[in-house]
Amino acid sequence: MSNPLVGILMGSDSDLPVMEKAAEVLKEMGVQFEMDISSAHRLPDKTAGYAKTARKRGIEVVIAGAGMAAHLAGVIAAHTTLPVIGVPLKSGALNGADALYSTVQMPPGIPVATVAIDGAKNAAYLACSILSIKYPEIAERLEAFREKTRKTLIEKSKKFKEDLIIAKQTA
Ligand code: RP5
Repeated sequence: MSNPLVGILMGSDSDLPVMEKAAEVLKEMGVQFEMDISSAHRLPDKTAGYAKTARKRGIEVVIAGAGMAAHLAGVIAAHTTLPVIGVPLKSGALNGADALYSTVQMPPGIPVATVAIDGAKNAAYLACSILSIKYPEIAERLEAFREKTRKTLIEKSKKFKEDLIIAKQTA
């Protein structure tokens, strides 16, 4: 797996602090990705061109994050049949509610799998889940991640209960 399988696009460089969390997850999962800025409104031709050529270039999933009137993921989905995951970003007067509605409310036939406001990490995990159908090594890494999460939370739960008992005894 040396060519990028995931394309991460964002509407502005101001989106990078959130969108780089998707990149971090993909790095942890050993998934090659590419990252760029494009905009449905400010760079419509670049956005359409990216989406139209993505499959031929070997991209298998696109993650698109944008804020405000967030049409980036939807416009990409309009130009490719690859799976597109939309990340509505918290910016502007409506704190991401505008971006959430713009991203999630796609017309039938042009789906965008929309994650939570600022949910860049989950966008990357979902991309890994999609890729895991074809790449067993990604499926294994996802399983290992879930197991680690499970163990960590069980440890936290144990400590939480122990701390409660100590607090009761000293009260
Ligand atoms: C959206 O407008 C971008 O995705 C960004 O979230 C928001 C503001 O963009 P800038 O004015 O910071 O470039 O298109």
